[in-house]
Amino acid sequence: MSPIPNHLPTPELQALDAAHHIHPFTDAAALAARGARVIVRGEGVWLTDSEGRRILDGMAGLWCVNLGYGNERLVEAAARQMRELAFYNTFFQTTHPPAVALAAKLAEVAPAGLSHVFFANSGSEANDTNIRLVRHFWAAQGKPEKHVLIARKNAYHGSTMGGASLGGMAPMHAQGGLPIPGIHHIGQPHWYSEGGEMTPEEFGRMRARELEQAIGEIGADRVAAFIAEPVQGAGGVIIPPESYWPEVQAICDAHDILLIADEVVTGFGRTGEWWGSQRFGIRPDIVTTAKGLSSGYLPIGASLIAPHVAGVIAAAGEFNHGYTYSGHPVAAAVALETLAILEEERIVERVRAVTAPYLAQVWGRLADHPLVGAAETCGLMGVIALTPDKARRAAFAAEEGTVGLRCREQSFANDLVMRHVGDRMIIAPPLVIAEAEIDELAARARTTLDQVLDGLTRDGLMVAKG
Ligand code: PXG
Repeated sequence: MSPIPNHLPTPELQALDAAHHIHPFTDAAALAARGARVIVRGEGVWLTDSEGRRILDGMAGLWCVNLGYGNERLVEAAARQMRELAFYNTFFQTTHPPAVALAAKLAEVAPAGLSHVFFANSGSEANDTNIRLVRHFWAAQGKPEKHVLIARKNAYHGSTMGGASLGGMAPMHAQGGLPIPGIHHIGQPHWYSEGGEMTPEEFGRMRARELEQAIGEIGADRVAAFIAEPVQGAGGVIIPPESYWPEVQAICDAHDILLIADEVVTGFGRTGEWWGSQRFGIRPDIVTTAKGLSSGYLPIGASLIAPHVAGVIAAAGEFNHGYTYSGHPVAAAVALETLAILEEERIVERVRAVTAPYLAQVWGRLADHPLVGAAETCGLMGVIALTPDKARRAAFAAEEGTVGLRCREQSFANDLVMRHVGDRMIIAPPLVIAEAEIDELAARARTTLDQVLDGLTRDGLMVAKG
């Protein structure tokens, strides 16, 4: 039995939900008209909705339930810690064992020798921390004017004022007066859509050099940091050309700019390495984490910080920053258990050696579908770019996202959660997914593509732009 039984019939739940609940990134009219899909249970990679349908969760919740649903060890870790100490804070020179243990453990597993941790409750909050931290870092060294953060168009760094400002999502900037001052955006390494006739490697180098140009225009003495996701997640699983990151790293080094790797999605095994930074040879000064840190079981985020940065912050006295729930003991206990399971069950190694290569093979076969311009993976992230004209990587004449939305709806109807970003379909299943479940995921995706292609052909939408 579910611990929170679903007593109300689905239509009543949907009506109450539409009447009182403002949903993130959801069209209210569509919600009122059709109602939300109500999810009531989870087990492994499978969800059950209020109508009893079993759904394959190709998105691990929202890129977070890396160990799958219903993991008893995580449940027990939370219950144990709640009985012991449900809450205490980490302000004003106090601490508690779960926060101490988690900080030490993160320092052990962190990439690039990052030795210090500042806790938040989400990726957005951790990125807000990062903005204040890097500005404070330079100001503490007598360089308050070194305050600009360079980020990228179509990046996702969260939904708070700071996170959404760092992000490069135009529809988010259009609401609420964003970005905040002192944030500058450059182009993304999105070869498929923007690379034109260039090779991916040429294009990757060109986009990296936009960072150098921006630093030149703003002045290195005014740039605090560059922030980027090793692989853009919410932007549409955009895997950069191999030439991109080495060039970016060299530019940050040459101009004394801090490098922040936002690993909220790519951290904790998603790419087949513990860190996307390791996969792409990045040596970050700060890493943003959240999501997979607790396998999504409780909200927790963290900034992992290099010793040379932490040293300056410590020498500057009090860092006037913190969240009530920074290092929350129950969330920290669940995160510790998540890391223990990842290690003991060698889950990252299994992704690297077994499931990521298998997904690459199975997902890659979708590239032969007439609607698919590219089918790529990085670890256990996958993307297919939908196109009416494979040879030209063409966009659809219909408004961007029209076809992607159809595909998402069709996928839902086939009991597979795939997300659409514009006309790209993306997946990021739990890291514990089995090979047979990967087969099932790809089979449902192919059925979906066939059905969508039929509909597009019928409706005269298989037409390229321009
Ligand atoms: N950085 C990155 C790289 C993210 O992907 C955040 C920061 C913010 O984390 P919080 O925990 O504040 O949400 C994210 C979050 C989607 C989707 O549909 C992606 C995210 C969140 C919600 C939806 O792809 N990423």
